[in-house]
Amino acid sequence: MPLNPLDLYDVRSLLSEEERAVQDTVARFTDERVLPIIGDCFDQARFPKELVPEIAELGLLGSSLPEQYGGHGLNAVSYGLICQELERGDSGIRSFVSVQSSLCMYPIYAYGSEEQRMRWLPGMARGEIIGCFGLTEPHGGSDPANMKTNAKRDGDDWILNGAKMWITNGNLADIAIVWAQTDDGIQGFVVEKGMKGFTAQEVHKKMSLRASVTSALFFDAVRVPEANRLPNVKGLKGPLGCLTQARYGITWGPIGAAQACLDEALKYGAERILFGRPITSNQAVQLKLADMARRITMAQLLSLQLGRLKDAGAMQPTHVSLAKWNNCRMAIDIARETRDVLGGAGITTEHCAIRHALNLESVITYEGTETVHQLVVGRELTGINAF
Ligand code: TGC
Ligand code: FAD
Repeated sequence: MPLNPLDLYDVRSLLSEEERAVQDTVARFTDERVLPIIGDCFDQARFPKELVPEIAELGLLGSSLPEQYGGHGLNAVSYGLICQELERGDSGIRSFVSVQSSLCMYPIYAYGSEEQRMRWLPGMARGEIIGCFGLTEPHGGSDPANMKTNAKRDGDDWILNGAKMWITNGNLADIAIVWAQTDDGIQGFVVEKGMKGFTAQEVHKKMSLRASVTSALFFDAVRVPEANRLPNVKGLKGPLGCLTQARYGITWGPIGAAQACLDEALKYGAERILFGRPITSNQAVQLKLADMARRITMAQLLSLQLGRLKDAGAMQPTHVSLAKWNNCRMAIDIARETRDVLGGAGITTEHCAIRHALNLESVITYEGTETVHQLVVGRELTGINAF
């Protein structure tokens, strides 16, 4: 039996029937609904918002949450496979789902009151309420402890002042989960579109994640009711806890992008005849392809074990950092190598390699830069904080 080049070690055989069904459903959505339009969306810098109802209908928003909040109680591996198959289409589509599920629905579920859960989560699962997550600030995202955005108590309300930068879904969002300094440490607030003094401004001229909305958020004395404060967490561990959920999914996403690129390199290389034979006959090209398959296989096994640890309640932030670092680096290298195998054809969005390579410049930076994750692992190994 010939091996599957995109799954050389048959990692799929390690999945449960339910996990395989989830993967197949999302793979079909990506093939039929995302791939036919995504090159044009990227060219036009357009997020395909028309896909949101279908994404919701498939149950991909908050899929791990309990059913009473609109979720499906899926396990961590299934959530990872959702991210992998969506990012095989485009990192922007996976970003939309990551932000909605892990960065917005998760904190309302984990840190919110029962009233807040019932108020927002079912509508978010249906895709009727879109969220964004405001942690990063213009003066430096790697060090969120140095947060300037602040909230001061005023009677039954809070007065919010500050700015957030590089916020995915910012201009699409109906609600923003905003982290702010208070007299009692960092706290999370649900800021609603239309609250006086809250504005979003889209970031233009992006060469990466063009099929995704990225914005700056501004808070000018926004009056936020106490009922919109997330009551069950204080301190930096609140937003960092959300990042652990999202980063976990991001370890899987780039595997999909890398698989799409390897597939493209194999097909294009087999048909490109130079010096009288397909370029895949050359040792130099085969070395590249073999290295891509090797690195994809290692990333698949790493994320699967990470997912099994998460489902067993044994996953730690250091595990996530190592996998986010490894898998983003793997995918960006493979996307760039594929671009090279395609020669000049690799520079247009007729093919996926350049789009994935450019997208992965964001993916390797957001949710903690590569350096941040390397230093998290270094801190674990040495016990010394090098930040
Ligand atoms: P540090 O002293 O290490 O920790 C402060 C408190 O937080 C706890 N903690 C965590 N909890 C959960 N998950 C984690 N990953 C955690 N890391 C730390 C920690 O135990 C402590 O708790 P406690 O109870 O003792 O107070 O904090 P530090 O200031 O030294 O920072 C460490 C560092 C640099 C790793 C952290 O600041 C960091 O991760 N920086 C990177 C920031 C980042 O990733 N921003 C992402 C913004 S969101 C985004 O990019 C969305 S893109 C989405 C998309 O489009 O897909
Ligand atoms: P900086 O923190 O200024 O880092 C600059 C450089 O310094 C990096 O190379 C970094 O690795 C390096 N560096 C930093 N500290 C150290 C150190 N101690 N030692 C050595 N090197 C160091 N944020 C949100 O809150 N919500 C979102 O939805 C969101 N979406 C995003 C979408 C996109 C497309 C992008 C590009 C970003 C998004 N971000 C979001 C922000 C993202 O998380 C930040 O860009 C990221 O955390 C890095 O912050 P920064 O850009 O300010 O870079």
